[in-house]
Amino acid sequence: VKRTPFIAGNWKMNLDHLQAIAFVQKLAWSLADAKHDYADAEVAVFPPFTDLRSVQTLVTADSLPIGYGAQDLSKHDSGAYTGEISGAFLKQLDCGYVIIGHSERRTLHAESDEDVNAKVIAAHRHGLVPVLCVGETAEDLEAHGASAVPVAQLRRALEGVDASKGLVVAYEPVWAIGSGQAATPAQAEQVAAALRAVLAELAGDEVAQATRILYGGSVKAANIAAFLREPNVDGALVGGASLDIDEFSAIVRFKK
Ligand code: G2H
Repeated sequence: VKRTPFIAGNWKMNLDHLQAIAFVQKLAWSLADAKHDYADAEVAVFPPFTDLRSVQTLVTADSLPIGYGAQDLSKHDSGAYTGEISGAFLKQLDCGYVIIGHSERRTLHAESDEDVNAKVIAAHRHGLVPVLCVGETAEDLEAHGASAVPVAQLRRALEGVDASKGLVVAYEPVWAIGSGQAATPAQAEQVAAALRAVLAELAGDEVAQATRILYGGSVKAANIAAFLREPNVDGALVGGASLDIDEFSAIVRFKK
């Protein structure tokens, strides 16, 4: 099965809407430039909620080959949930994707596996593709090895979920996030293969083979190609390096 590589830029709480417009415009030029020389990856950015309308307007007006999505959504559809954003609103802005269960949400906002599961179901209810993040802490790694916690998180996130409705999985070891110390490609491959095996068990081989599994954690232009050479790593969720247009352009134009 050939899976289209997916390069996703998670801006976290960075870039206001004017900066977002400038960034997306430059990214589009860079992609147009790269058309014939580089691998054909799908590229998407994940701006703060307040930038999404601007990004949508720009992408739609110029038919840019750039996808976008939100960094989170509510598990509820509407109602008295002050500060929350419904998947219905994201769908109205034509978001294709939504990040769910990022470790910063799990640790800084106490999101449980149960919340993550409810959010995956909410995303599907609104026709959004979840970019479901899983990953182990340094302590988990030492106590249980690399795969145990991500595999358990994946199982719990997918309870009652029909993965054939669309799913991207991002393996992000917590110790590699924003630390400058990425996992090795071999480590990422080992966990990605374990995650794919679980997908096969839960959703069947066809869905498992079609689902893209990304690596995230200190990805940059200098290491992207090595990750993408691994058979089970289908792209990257990029944080810090997705904020610098030159660096992110170099990442999306990775050489095969
Ligand atoms: C992990 C990643 C993006 P960074 O959080 O999701 O961030 O590339 O800065 O490690």
